[in-house]
Amino acid sequence: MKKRVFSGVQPSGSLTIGNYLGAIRNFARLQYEADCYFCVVNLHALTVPQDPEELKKNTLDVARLFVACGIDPNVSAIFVQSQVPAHAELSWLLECQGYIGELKRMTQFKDKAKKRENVSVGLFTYPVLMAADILLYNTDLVPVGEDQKQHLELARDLALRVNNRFREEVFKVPEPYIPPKNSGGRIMSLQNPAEKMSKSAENPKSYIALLDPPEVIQKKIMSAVTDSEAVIRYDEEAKPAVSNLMVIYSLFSGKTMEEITRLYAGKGYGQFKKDLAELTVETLKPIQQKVAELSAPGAIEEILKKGAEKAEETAAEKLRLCQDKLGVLRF
Ligand code: ATP
Ligand code: LTN
Repeated sequence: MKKRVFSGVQPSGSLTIGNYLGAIRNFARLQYEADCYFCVVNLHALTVPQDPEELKKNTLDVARLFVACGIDPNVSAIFVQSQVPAHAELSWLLECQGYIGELKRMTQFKDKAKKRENVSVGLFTYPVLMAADILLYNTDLVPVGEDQKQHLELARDLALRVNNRFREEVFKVPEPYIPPKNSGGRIMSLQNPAEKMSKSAENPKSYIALLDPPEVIQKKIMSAVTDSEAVIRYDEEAKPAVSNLMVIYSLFSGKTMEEITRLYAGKGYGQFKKDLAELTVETLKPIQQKVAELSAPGAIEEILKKGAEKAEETAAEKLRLCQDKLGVLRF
């Protein structure tokens, strides 16, 4: 039996190379060995204020980027979370199994809550909706970046709690699939190597969006922070900014850290950044071309409809089972 893979990406802005290297690149790789579901989690994006028209546009753009990054809609189900109401329904059932204490420990919640005056209830319960996404599909593997590790742990805890209560496997207990930091698991901000690159960051110079035009990519990389040593070598502790640029270089070129160090021995950061910018532009070019092709009216909607139909079937069965177990009447 093929393994089941599920992952989600929020349409909370324009996808970055962090999203690509940490998660989406692996989606495309896994699809030929596993039965895959890839979801644009628009309900998660609502946990912080969104402009409604912008959110609709971003939702379709993320789906287009999934396809442009190599996810084949004839192989994997690509769909929008709100098109399968079972996600929100199971989320409520799971909220009633989760504890306030465990949600209060979520570091992403603490970080995001700190940055705003009004914190929505949805931002607090966000990880439970994520658990519902995953558990609805009997998921074995969840490809995500390192920042999602704690959320995944919660999904596992909730699954085990329900299974223990009913002494049977109501939910499959999912495993994380996270690349190591030097392979894209955590791409850092170009302006502050202590923070992860994030598509909803205020300063656009901190990230490279997959749809950024070449001149913008060049400018952002040339103005990325470095250090005063002027030597290109990988040292996460002592040289976090340069090491982050090297990870991006390495993943886009296939070169090892040692090869990169050798290549730039005696050359300053200027040449390295110039080449990295070129490499990034070249890597993103085919993705951007594919997105443009998918912008024909109705093209992506067709793919998403088909994906939602497939997802709905699997999800409805698990939701029914869970409702029955908890005593939620249906007739
Ligand atoms: P937001 O800024 O709105 O919180 P985000 O950029 O963190 O969004 P998500 O939609 O939360 O993006 O994440 C989509 C996927 O990309 C997740 O699997 C997440 O772990 C991964 N990811 C996000 N940022 C990075 C990063 N900087 N490095 C590696 N993976 C990342
Ligand atoms: N919380 C995730 C997005 C997400 C997700 C999921 C990822 C929502 N539901 C299910 C994997 C599986 C994030 O990337 N911030």
